[in-house]
Amino acid sequence: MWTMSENVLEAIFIKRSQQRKKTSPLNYKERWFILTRDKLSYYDYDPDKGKRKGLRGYIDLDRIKCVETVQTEPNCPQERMHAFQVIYDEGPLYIFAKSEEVRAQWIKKLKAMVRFNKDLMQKYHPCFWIDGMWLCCQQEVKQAVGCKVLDGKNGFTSKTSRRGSRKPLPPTPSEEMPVRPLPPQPHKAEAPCVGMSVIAQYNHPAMMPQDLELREDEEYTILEMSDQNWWRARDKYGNEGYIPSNYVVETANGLERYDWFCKNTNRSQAEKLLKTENKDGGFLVRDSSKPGKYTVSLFSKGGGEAGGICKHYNICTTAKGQFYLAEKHNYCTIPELINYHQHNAAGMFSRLKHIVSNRARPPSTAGLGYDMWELDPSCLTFIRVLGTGQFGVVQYGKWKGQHDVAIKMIKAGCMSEEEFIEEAKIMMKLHHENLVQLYGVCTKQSSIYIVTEFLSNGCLLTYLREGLRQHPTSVQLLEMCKDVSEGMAYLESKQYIHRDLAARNCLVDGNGTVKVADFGLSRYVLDDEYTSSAGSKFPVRWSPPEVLLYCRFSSKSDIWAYGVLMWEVYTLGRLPYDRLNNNEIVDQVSRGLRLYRPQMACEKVYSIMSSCWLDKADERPTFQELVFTVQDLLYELQ
Ligand code: 4IP
Ligand code: ZN
Repeated sequence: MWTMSENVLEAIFIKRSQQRKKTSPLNYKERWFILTRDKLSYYDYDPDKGKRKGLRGYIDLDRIKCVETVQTEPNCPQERMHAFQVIYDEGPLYIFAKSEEVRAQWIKKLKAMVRFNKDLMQKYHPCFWIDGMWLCCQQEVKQAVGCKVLDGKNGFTSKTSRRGSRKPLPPTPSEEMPVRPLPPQPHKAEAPCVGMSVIAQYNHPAMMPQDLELREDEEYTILEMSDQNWWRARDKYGNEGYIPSNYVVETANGLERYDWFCKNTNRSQAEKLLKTENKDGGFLVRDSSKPGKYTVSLFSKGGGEAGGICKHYNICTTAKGQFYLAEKHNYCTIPELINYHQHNAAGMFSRLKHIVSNRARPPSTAGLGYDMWELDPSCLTFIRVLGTGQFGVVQYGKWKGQHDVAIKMIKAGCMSEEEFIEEAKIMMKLHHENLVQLYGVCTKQSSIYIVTEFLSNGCLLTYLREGLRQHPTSVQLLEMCKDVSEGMAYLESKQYIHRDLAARNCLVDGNGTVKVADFGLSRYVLDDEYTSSAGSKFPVRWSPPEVLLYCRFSSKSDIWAYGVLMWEVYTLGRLPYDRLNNNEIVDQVSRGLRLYRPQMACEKVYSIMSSCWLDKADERPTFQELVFTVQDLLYELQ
């Protein structure tokens, strides 16, 4: 069984002491470093015997805010030439690799594994902190904000920014603006931290005694953040308890109070919201891809294009710190500016007529309460049967009468339950908007229940075959593929292999967003027909040659399955290789047969699918690369 403790990388490095106390010595020691799915740990070791000894320390990956190189000090000894820093809430940990290659490998891996962390830094210090000073900028406070801007999100290009070799974006209204000297920043985006004030964006009832009820628009103080998904907070009456961290936003600039402000919404999410709302003059304000800046996204039904178009306008700042949009109508605050444009188009292609908010539906939470994965079955109400899956009946129901949930009732003898229950604790921590959230399990009765997020549009395969009412456009289909690639990129970053990715294992929510379900579950199926690659239920049509021939599962075998899923999307749910039986597929796919180009897929879409079906697993793209490719193509098609 794959557990959190499986090693991703191991190496012997020199480590600088972190000098957590004022009296701690500055020294450099060799340590055995091990990177697992959730921790970076370092051990003592015996250089003569080459054996690992006691654990010295570790950093939880979800506390890491940045991983970068460090510039070598002048006249530093040979063995400390290849330094890198892992910055987390206690400051930087400096590590020295033996070679450039090893350093690059670790930085790349670590970055990939932390790239969904909540509080990644936008600036860092490129040189060492030494003798009470940052060598790069001479600042004398250890907590001083970094002096160098990281490109993209910690070196990972953010979703909306472009990358080197690619075709530039079609110009948006904002990019046509004349270039101006850098204006003062409206506010500094700091990482969230204990003591900070936040505002609730949604209501959330206190489910358990240790929870704290959230009331929309009220202010809370954060007391503890050791769990990424559940923070301890205090309300204005002094009550304390746990709250879902994705239901609150910082109050830093006060924009959170406005319904038109959609924090953590990127360009393509904004377009989706505006298009779903489908109102002429629909608008929202979101964070720009440039840190500390804001963008107005606006939708218009005019302009000749069927379905309407979205435009994006950066909110610009004058030298005096005033804000303006398309033409120079300056205001001291963003709300005043928005108010003006709600009445005057003034250079934009429509005035801001209709507020579109991302607050309509609260997002899922990582579980139903802090540290709660065992659920009390008497809190479940069963409402209707949704279908029957590999493990038995799936029902729609409510938890405590108010939370929509899906309940899988596991048939006895279908699942290795004990192992699954162990794994469930890990799965509960996986949280992404394109993954179906596991809420918990009921293990105390004879047939166990798995309780997950409920998605009203059901399974993607059925949705493709029957649910899409009008004829979908290529852009809509690609949006679905993008959703899946983002969920999978998150799993990939957690070193988590799905093993059964296919349209039948994805679900669609009320907005048409696709989410990946049932990740990793196939390992607990007790049915040879399903688990053995020669079995009749094995997903042969979604498997690459290395799985069919050697049972070699990896993120790259998930990539292959993703290509097949894209094909399912573009054929509106056809069965892959429908004229061949399983034996013929094994034989022909390992000899090079590939799925044909679906009529609705243009060459570019087909080339993405085909890249997933390269014979050599390591030549296939990663999910993160797919996210970028699909995103780029979406821009091109729109
Ligand atoms: C120790 O010095 C080691 O360098 C520790 O590193 C270090 O802990 C201590 O820093 C430092 O005082 P001595 O061995 O001379 O006592 P390691 O744990 O790898 O041996 P960290 O892990 O924090 O760098 P302080 O600040 O924890 O005391
Ligand atoms: Zn600096």
